[in-house]
Amino acid sequence: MLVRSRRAWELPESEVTPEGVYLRRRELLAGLAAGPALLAAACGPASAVEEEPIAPELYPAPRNDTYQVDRPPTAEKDATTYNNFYEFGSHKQIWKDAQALRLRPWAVTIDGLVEQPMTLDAEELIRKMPIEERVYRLRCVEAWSMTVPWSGFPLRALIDLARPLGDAKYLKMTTFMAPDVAFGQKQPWYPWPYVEGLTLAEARHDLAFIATGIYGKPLPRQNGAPLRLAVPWKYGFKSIKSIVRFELAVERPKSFWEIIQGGEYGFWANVNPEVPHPRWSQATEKVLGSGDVVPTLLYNGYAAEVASLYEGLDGESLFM
Ligand SMILES: Nc1nc2c(c(=O)[nH]1)N[C@H]1C(S)=C(S)[C@@H](COP(=O)(O)O)O[C@H]1N2
Ligand SMILES: [Mo]
Repeated sequence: MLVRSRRAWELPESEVTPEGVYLRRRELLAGLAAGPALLAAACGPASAVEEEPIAPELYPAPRNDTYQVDRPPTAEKDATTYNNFYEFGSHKQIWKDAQALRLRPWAVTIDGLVEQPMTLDAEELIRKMPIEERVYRLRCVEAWSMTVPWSGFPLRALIDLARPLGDAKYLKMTTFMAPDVAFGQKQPWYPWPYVEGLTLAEARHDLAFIATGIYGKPLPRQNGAPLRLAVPWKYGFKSIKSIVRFELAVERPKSFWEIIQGGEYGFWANVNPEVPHPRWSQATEKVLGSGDVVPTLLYNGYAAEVASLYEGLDGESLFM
């Protein structure tokens, strides 16, 4: 058990036999043995695919040319079929399993230290927001990267709806909990639900974006529908998917990966090629969909925009 749970923590999963694959294969075999009834049940969630997409009339959204990347965009197929989304398993091929996620109804709560706590329907919220397209880099802590055209809106616009109180210092974000369809959430050695956090200054930064679409279309489930964070100067695990709650707080939240393995995945997690992960170098990255290995950039190429957020924080582990 101990060995197994230690393996489940380890990134990159490519270094070990992905436990998720093993477990699902066993479930599948059990299902086949049990006959048609179970197979029918296993096919049940596929009906979720027939749900209307969320606010499809908003896409493609107008491009904001302030946010461009000097690399070609990753092929849509690669970005939508090679994913990290542990709620659906710890391997990269979760995109099919993720289709079981139901997007309606989807309540989003903004609460904690705010003047006006609120719960809104995701589609209603998204339709209130100024949707635009931005091309961002995404750098996974496992040393691979993508370039993605997201559609969405500044995180600041969402926070401002609820009007944070003066003593709020952090934003805590939480992913859905639905172990009936997200089988990864049945693995009790993970601290579900997935949680991430930012300082309020980070959350209000121009680059902090809530993505609701990708490649000029509504966001697919495997990429974190109906809404997920995109903070491109940080390692990918900070960009939490399928968010249900935004909570303003005085205390720094403990994030999912920090609880699992705080010595390897910290709160700040800013990209820095000179600070290795304890088990591998961060100096270079594999460009997803190409054979290229390229140098990693400080703050993933966004140093000019974000470095000032970290002035006076020298005592903190900013790059882990
Ligand atoms: N809820 C949730 N959010 C998550 C993850 C996850 O497992 N669960 N994985 C993270 C990691 S490690 C990465 S690299 C990105 C991947 O986003 P993508 O699949 O859209 O490329 O999502 C992040 N957000
Ligand atoms: Mo990642």
